[in-house]
Amino acid sequence: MPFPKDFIWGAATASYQIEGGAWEDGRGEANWDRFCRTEGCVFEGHTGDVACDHYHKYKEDVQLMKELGIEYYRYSVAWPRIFPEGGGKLNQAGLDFYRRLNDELLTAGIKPFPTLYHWDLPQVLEERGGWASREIPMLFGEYANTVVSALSDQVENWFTLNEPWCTAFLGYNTGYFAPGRKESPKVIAQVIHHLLLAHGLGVQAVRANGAPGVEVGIVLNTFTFLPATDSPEDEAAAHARYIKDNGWWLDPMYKAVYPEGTWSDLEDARPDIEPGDMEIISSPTDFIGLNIYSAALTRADKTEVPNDESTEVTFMGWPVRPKAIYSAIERLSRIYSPKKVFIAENGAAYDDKIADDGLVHDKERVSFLKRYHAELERAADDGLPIKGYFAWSLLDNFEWAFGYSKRFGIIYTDYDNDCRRIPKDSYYYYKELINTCK
Ligand code: GCO
Repeated sequence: MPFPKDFIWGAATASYQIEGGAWEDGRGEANWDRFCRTEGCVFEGHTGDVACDHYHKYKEDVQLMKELGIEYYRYSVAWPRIFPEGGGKLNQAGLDFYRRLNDELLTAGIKPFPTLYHWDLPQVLEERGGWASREIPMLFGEYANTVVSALSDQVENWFTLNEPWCTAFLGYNTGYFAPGRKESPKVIAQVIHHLLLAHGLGVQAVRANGAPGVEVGIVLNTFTFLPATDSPEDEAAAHARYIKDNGWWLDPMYKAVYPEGTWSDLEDARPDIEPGDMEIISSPTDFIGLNIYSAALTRADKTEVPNDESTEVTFMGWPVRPKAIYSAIERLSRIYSPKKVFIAENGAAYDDKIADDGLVHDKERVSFLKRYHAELERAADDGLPIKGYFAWSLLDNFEWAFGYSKRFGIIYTDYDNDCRRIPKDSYYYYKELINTCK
């Protein structure tokens, strides 16, 4: 294994997807609580009320992580637990939950790597305009200051936002995700700008309130394009598509400008940008996290090759394309030269079942992971700045609009039996990989 000895192995989850305890200890309503209760929005009306019951089972989960051998755990902090009203009065009990979790992790020799925002916005803030309102990034900055300073003795690494593209487009354009709004291009452009501003304020909050040496970055779902053939024309088209689709997020952060043509993609709807915003957005980061699942095959004319029966897909219908992981790291590094890259999520959904022997033999997931890990290894071997990897996900969990119908875990969650955990074959495969690399 050519992975460097200090390569970080981890697993990832997100608050709304696993915690449950939705109405306990003063937690406020989240946008997703409301969305789940809106007719027709989430598969069979599933909610995050109980989820994996991690809020109560976190000690057991940390033991499973310890047994797995991960060194870092990526989770997210639920804003509505900390500020049930979005801002103003702090809910100490909410903060205490994350302190207890971090204590448990640190005792087990695992470092917490939290994300400040993985899509659960206090519902009161949605009612004040949500991400279309400039008040939200400002309140996010205050929330970030509070959380980072309260956990500064426990946390050395922070992610600001997770996949702001999903918030902007699935939340405010298609309406597939909370808050389910279908807005005009002008509003969507404003949402994008506010999310980027929140990221920048999050970076500043970490610098101002974290312990010396604390590090920070964002997590993006950069779109990955692979050339359909070996031809240089297909490769040039794939690279051009990468720049066009990802520059919206990456240029403001790395170059303090929106790329040419960004707003024309949104019918020339420019957001309102205040003086100083681009400086905030481009506050220097220490690393970037990429969530990689699949890729599109691109032809010279920049169109994508449609999937057919021969395309291997996961239970989400996403094509299995292991080269996505190498390509995502390579293109990003070539264009933006980040200091460090993490794969912040990678994994797959399959239709897992408990077998007669009581175990879960998820051989498709093991095969998926092996192939993606080979490409990760190739990236490390080629000297790309890849420093770590987080498996998505530690546990089967609430897969947003799909509810509990899609299982991404390396640990099975038996929802019918008090959310009992059953490590899958992929858990043991990953354990072995980590062990070999140490
Ligand atoms: C995302 C989120 C995760 C998802 C995972 C599988 O990438 O959409 O970060 O919360 O559950 O990616 O879809």
